Amino acid sequence: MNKIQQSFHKSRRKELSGLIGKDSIAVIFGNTFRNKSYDGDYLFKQYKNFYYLTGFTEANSALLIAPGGITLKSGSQKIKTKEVLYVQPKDEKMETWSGKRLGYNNVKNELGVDYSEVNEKICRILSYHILKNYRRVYLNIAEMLKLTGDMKKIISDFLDNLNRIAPHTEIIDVSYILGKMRSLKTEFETEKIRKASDISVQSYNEILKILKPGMTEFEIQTELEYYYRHYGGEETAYHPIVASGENACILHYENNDQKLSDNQLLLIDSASEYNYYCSDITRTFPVSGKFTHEQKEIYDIVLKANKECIKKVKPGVRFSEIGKLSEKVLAEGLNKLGILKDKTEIKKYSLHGIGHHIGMDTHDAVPSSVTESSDTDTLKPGMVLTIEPGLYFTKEMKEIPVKYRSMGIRIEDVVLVTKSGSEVLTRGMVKETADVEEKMHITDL
Ligand SMILES: [Mn+2]
Repeated sequence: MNKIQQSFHKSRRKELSGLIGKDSIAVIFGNTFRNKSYDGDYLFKQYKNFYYLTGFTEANSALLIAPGGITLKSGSQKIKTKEVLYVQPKDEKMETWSGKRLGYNNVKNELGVDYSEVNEKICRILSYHILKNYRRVYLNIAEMLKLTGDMKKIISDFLDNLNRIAPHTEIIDVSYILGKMRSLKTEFETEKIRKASDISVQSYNEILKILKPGMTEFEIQTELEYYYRHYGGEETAYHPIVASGENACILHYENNDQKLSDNQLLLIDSASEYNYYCSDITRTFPVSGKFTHEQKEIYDIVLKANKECIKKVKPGVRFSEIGKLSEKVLAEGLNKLGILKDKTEIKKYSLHGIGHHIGMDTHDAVPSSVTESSDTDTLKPGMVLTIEPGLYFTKEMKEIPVKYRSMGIRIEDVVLVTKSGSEVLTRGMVKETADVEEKMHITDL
């Protein structure tokens, strides 16, 4: 790992240390393997919170942070440290089967974490004698409960005896604090999201070259996935939605197995992940290469909401206000077309919120609330959001004129809140109907 990345993760550990304070410790577990079926596991993916603090992608690891310091025994030596990374032991036989392990000896050099031990030694930390010295213990509880194998055993023993092991300490889930930290991206992080967005845009442009009637949704899906890898991404940020016609009205449609026909719209909600950071784009294209009059009418209302909401993004504005603006623009547009008489009924057709935070998770694990002591709804520089208005008319909606039914349109961009306003990280992807048609036409030749 290069020094820039090392210092990013170190800065995250330092910030967390400051937030939990000297009379606390935090123990944050990494992910373990998960069985898919019989003797096969799902592809391993590190927990994002653990990755945020370490950049380490090996299974069966844990991180200890002790802002006030902790004294550990190593043989006859006593070592005082503020951070310990617990990692898998080196094991030649196992490494032949499942890949190289870093080993605790190499942690300081490779990852920049001050001290490291073999993972089974984490048991010593989760004991009465250690924990009694601290006022609070922060744990990634929800993630801990899902661990498997040897780490599960360690956690189960700890939780079974919690009242005896930690009677004097407050046990707190660290996810809320980490979520607040993760809501404000550093430049290191926005660069990753920018790269994930660029890769996704390049891949969508490849799709515009080949999209035509008679193809199937999964052909588009697999082409996109191919191009994500081709342009340097690692995997999809989330299961892709490639939904033609009526299917676009199922918000998390994932079958992606229908044939595309001439007069349909195709909604694609898919993006690449890059170095553990996600992008999230939705575009809606005419399969034939040209929008029908009715499709364009609805599309332009959604586009107007998309653009007006993006214009509104800047520090100090409430995300919830942007959501209201979106509904207003959508309602007015439909009202003008004579489709929506009562504007308060817009939710029936807009279905979902205006967007979400995005980062290491597509729906980033950022707390969103407004209470007396906390306001996570107000935008601040460094936040990265999606703006994704949509309109959905199923074939069952008898109140909607037939010509507009079986149509789902969403236009989604990734937007960085800057000091003076915003920057659209997915701006490279066309969204004006004329631009979409032109791109589909040129590449037809
Ligand atoms: Mn989204």
